[in-house]
Amino acid sequence: MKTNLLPLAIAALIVLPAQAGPRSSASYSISAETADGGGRKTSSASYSNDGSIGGIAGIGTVVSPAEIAKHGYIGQLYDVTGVLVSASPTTVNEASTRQLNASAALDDSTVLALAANQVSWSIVTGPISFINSSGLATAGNVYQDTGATVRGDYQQKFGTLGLTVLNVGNDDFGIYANDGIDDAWQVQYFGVNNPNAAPGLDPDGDGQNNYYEYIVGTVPTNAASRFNLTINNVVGQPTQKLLTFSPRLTDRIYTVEFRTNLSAGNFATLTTATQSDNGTIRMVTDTNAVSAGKFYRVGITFP
Ligand SMILES: [Ca+2]
Ligand SMILES: [Ca+2]
Ligand SMILES: [Ca+2]
Repeated sequence: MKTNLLPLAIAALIVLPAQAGPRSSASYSISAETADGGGRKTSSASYSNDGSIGGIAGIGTVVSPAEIAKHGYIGQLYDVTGVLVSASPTTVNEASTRQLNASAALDDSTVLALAANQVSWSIVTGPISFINSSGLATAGNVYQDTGATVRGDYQQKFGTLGLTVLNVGNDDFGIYANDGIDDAWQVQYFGVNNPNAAPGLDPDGDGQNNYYEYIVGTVPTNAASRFNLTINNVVGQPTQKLLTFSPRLTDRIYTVEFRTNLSAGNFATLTTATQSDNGTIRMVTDTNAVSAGKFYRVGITFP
């Protein structure tokens, strides 16, 4: 019985080449040819081809989802050496979401795309409030563009990714939200989530509350920092008055108003005037200060 099996085994090892019979048309004819795994030469009356099955060596890549694979293997044994975390783009608006992606770096220098739910996601630092099991990251509110780091774990390996949470709104951060004052200004002078930064409070005791100091541009933690307005005569010009006020900031609009009687009438915009600036000081000259009494005030607004 043994001896009879041997010829059958040998026959099974012979790989027969693929064959193509002769083909022709009015324009060409190809005689019988063969092609096999070695990619032998094929030829006809019109051409010859040194064929190659190709692809045995080399690396193939796919951009999205990121993947690198070696050609010609029907199977691949590998160990995971690291996790590559990505997002596109790597920014996320505050109170919005960004999809995270991950790939496994393998020990043969290839990369295998991972489904986001294969990865265990976590927050390392920064204002990311939540990452769900599908890798969707939710950003919290910020007072300025703020960096964050997220992490993905897979098979005892992990990778991290830096994100930037973009500040979209200026009055939405923590306990400073929706109070009419730019959150960055409140953090600048009071730090994060300090109750003393509330608009109606006067923590430096100068009689001007935080909202007023924010609009005016003074320091809310320094009682000596105040808005000053002075009125002076102009030498040799009896019909003029010089108004000087500070601080004058470039991102505010200042409107000088007047009235001639405090018990009747209303304030009106001063139009008979010239003005000049010297640093944070503005000088306004009223060229028609002829009434017996004239009272001034300065309106300050953001553009
Ligand atoms: Ca904000
Ligand atoms: Ca605020
Ligand atoms: Ca104050």
